[in-house]
Amino acid sequence: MWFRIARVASVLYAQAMAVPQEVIDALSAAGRPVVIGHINPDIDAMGAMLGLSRALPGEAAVTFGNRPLGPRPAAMLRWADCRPADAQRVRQADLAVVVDTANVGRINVQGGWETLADLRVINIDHHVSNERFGRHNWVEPGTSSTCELICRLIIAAGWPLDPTTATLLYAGIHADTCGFSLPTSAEAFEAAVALVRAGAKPAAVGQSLWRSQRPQEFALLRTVYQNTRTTPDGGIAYSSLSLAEIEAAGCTPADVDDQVAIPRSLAGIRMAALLSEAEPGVVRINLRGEEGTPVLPLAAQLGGGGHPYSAGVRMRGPLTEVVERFLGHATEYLHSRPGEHGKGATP
Ligand SMILES: [Mn+2]
Repeated sequence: MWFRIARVASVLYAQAMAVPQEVIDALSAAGRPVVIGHINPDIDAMGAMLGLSRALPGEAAVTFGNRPLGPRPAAMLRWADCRPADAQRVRQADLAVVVDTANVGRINVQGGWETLADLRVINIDHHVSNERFGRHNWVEPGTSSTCELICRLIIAAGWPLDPTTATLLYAGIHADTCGFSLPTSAEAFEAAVALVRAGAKPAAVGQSLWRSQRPQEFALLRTVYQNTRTTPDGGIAYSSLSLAEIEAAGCTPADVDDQVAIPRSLAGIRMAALLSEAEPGVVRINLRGEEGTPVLPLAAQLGGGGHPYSAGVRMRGPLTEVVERFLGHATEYLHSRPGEHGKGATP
């Protein structure tokens, strides 16, 4: 009986682990592939780009658009000892792999999607809103992270998985599961185990990505705490950062990323938001939903995208006005979904 259950479980696991053969074949055949991620790359996008480029059999290059990288993505570039490719190298590529990117508007290459017009594009992603823009599309919305997919790909293809590659991929899984504290599948843990066995260093990831605030970032957190409010019914916790406050802390808009974790840490809320001025008149909104309250429908309704419980959107207008407008939409959205509950679910 137990043997049978174990066998059924391993069959299910093998199915979940399937990697499309055409993706392995196309990547194996490429001599000069270029690996691309999304605008404002996060840790998952960086880990997937850098990890994949290190493992590919061809002469792979990674490229970014011309916006500056945040401090943690920049640190990952140093771990990988990677020098991003220039526009000329991108033109010489014989294949493009786009990772962790839901739509062509988010593709982070100088010149945008048109630059890739003559290339075969492979699209590897876990966003539910992925628009399947590639020649081959390997999109698994149920997966923790794109790094989990890349881990499976490297193992299935038999490409080298050295300790640095493993650490980069582990970082992406760790980041997208919020340190394995969000709903996390057995497959994500399996991938993490495989990566640690291959030499990934969890403590180095924890130290350099989570316990490494520069004084400026710490000052920014102080402002996020100070500005945190909840709506009268307690459903939404939100904070805001004006450009002046970001600069007063010694930071730039590129440093605004996961600070939405602060309003999110309040007990009993259903949704958390961080509204920050990305540039004068443009407000970036990072949204998080607690289990039971997805935020993707709200983000999509306002013109944004992302994952069911982690999404984002940009709105135009002065910050204080956007905060009011956003709260109006968000409150209405929560009222339209009265059956859902926020935190407090018993394990
Ligand atoms: Mn991701």
